[in-house]
This record gives sequence, C-alpha cells and structure tokens, in this order.
Amino acid sequence: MDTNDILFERARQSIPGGVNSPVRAFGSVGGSPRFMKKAQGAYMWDEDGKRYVDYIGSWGPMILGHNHPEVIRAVHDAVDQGLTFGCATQREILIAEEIRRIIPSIEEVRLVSSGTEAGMSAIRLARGYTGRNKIIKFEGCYHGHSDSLLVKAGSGMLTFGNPSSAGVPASVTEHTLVLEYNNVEQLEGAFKQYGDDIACVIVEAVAGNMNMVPGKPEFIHAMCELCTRYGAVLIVDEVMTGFRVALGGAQSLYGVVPDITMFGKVIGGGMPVAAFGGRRDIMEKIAPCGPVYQAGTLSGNPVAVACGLTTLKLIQEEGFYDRLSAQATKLTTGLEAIAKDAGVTFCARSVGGMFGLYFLDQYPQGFADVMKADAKSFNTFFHAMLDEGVYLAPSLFEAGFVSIMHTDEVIDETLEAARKAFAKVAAQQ
Ligand code: KE4
Repeated sequence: MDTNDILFERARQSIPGGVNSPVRAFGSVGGSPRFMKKAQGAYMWDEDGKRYVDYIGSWGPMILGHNHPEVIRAVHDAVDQGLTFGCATQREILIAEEIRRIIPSIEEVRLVSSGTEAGMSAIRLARGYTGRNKIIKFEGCYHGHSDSLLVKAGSGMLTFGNPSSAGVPASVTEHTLVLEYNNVEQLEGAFKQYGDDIACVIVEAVAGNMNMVPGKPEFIHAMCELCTRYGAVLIVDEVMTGFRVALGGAQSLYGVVPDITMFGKVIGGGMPVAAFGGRRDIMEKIAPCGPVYQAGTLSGNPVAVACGLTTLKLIQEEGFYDRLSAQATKLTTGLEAIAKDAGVTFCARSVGGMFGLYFLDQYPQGFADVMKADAKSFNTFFHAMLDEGVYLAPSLFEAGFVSIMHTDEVIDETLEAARKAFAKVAAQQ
C-alpha cells in the first residue's frame, strides 16, 4: 500500500467516504484518491512527493495556476488586517464593481460562499420575484446540491421530477421540470404547457457537469425568448463558465443577457467566494431591501475577496484568453491525433479554458450521448495518465481545465504521457 492507500483507509475512519466532496473519492474510476500536499503553477504534488500535471485546477478556480505570487501576496496582506469581521468592507464594493464592469448584465450582485448557495438563492429569488413555484432545469446540468435541484427527470415527457437523492421530499421536487439539454422543441412544449407557472429556467450555457457539452446557440436563444415572453426569470449558471470560457463568460459567447447569473470558482481564485447577480429590479427583492431572505456569516469574507479580486484583475491582462484557449486547443487536438494513431475511438473539444474528453466517435449533444461513452477505456486511460503524472478529472462526467501556466512544455509533457496511455487502452480493446 502506498501513502495514498494508507491515508484513504485512515480518512474513511473519520470522514464519510474519506472525502469532503464525493467526486474526489475516485468512486467511478476505482483505486485510492491522491492526497495532495502542495501545488505550484500547473502542478500538484501528493504526500509521497509524486508530481502531477493538474487538469482539475480545483474544478475551475485555478485559472492563473496554483499560488500565483500576486494572489498569495494579496491574501497575506488581507490576513494581516484580519480574517473576518462580519461587517461591511470596502473590498466587497470593489469586487462587486469589478464584476459589474466585466459582466454588463450585472446591475447588482450578492456574494455567497459556494455555488450551491448561489443556485439555491437565485431560485428562491426567482420564485419570490415572480410569485411562481415551478422551475426548469436540464438533465446533466448541475447547479449545486440544494433540494429542489437534486431531481431526476420525471417518468414521462414533461412530467415533474423525482428526487435524485435520499432525504429530498417529493413535495420539493414536484415543482421541478427536468428537460433534455439542447432540445428546443421540448422546451417550447414545456412553456406552452406550464408557461405562466414557471418562475425560472436555470441552465449551464456550456454544460460542464456531464463532461463538457456546449449549448446549441438556437437552444440558448430560444430559452431567452421564451423566458421573456412568459415572464420567467432566466438564470444562467456561470459558476464554471464564468471568466473561464471567456472573460465575459458564456453569456458573452452566446450574446445573451441573463436576468440572473450565478458565479463561483474563478471569482474566488481558489477561496470560497461565489455570487449571484443581475437585474436591479429582481435583486432588490433580496433582504434587507426585499422580502426574499438570504444571508451568510462569511459571505464577502475579506481574505477570500482579496484572493478573488486579485484574480479578476490578473485575468484581464491583454491576450489572456487567447493564450488560455490556445493551450486548451493544443491539448485537445494533440490528444485526438494520438488516439487516432493508436486506433482508439476518442474525441475532444474545448471552449476557452475548459475542455471535454470523450471515448465516443462524435461530440456528445446531451446527457444520453455522454452515457454512451466507453467507461472501461476511460478508466484505463485515467489511471495510465495518473501513473504517468497527469491528473485528469476522475469521472466521465466532469470537464477539465487548463491554467495560463499550462505552457507548451506542460502540454507536450501531457501528450507524451497520453501516447503511453492510449497504447494501454488500445491493448485492452
Ligand atoms: P459548489 O457548491 O460546489 O461551490 O458549486 C456548485 C456548482 C454549481 N454550478 C456549477 C455549474 C458547478 O459546476 C458547481 C460545482 N462543480 C463541481 C464540479 N463538477 C464541484 C466539484 C465538487 O462537487 O466537488
């Protein structure tokens, strides 16, 4: 047993599943998770000192690479002034103004500490603003683990959802309609049938929780038009895509103006900052100015905000997203070429600094397509890359992320590892 095995065994004595978030447990790929000790730039090191090229980046936040010196300095300076006050601070104004400056659809924004809080609060706000109860989400999209979102598709077309987790009463999910991602006709049908009862639609415009599946432009634009026509609130969940697929997020790529946007990950730069914001007339319904209650002890925490604010400043550097996108494209096109040479059925694509890897012969258009991927080949590839010191997302249903520190040299090192990994996949076919 190596250190990771020993630590995993020990962790499970005190922590459910040995982890504080399920995906870290390697449940779908098998083996022991890696217990990381430190990280720098594009790399992480485990407790045994083994180095890995990191393509998770803490599931998105580490767009600058780990431990950017200016971010670390800003955090140290903030720590020296105090960890938390539970009071208003000037720094919260600064980050709110910065978010508004970068994302034109944001007139007001409320900081929270996780994407789950952002999603839960945005839905409560949409219900409070419209006085309606029903919400629409899409199969394969994830918006955090609040009760009304832990729901799987109903038994038939356009039937309301059933809980996808124990502990969630059916009475909570009976207001949630789960539709097929990228299915315009079904969405139009739902509005035709329930339109005046729909409080909101919540969507990842580039879905990153069923591997990576970009929304079709016609799907996203139809959603906007239907929400406007029926008076439903459009919530675009940019927890993952915000400041990741482009500086202006997915909404800037699709040219849409959400009523409410959720943020997370990059806006915290690796520390717990998330947010929801948008139209002033909707946001003014939030306490203390309106009747929709929402609160948080550490919301807008000064140290975390210092981390996020510095990150937001640094990603606005000239050419940042051109460089980030170029590295993600170098990775995905390189992997496709190597897989083809090895005779392995595989494709990959990227949007800005996030990417999807698919053991499929064509890009998936929705959850049902992703489910057809060759899990056995993925697992072999994942572990072969891990052995070669490349850390990919330990799940077929996750997207991957590059940072600005994933230089040509880092990508070439990854592609070298992939030659061996795809050879192993081919050998088992
Ligand atoms: P958190 O509550 O985990 O901060 O954010 C929830 C969330 C909301 N919306 C989107 C689009 C998200 O991707 C997430 C969280 N993403 C996962 C990765 N797929 C976080 C990793 C984990 O659960 O450990």
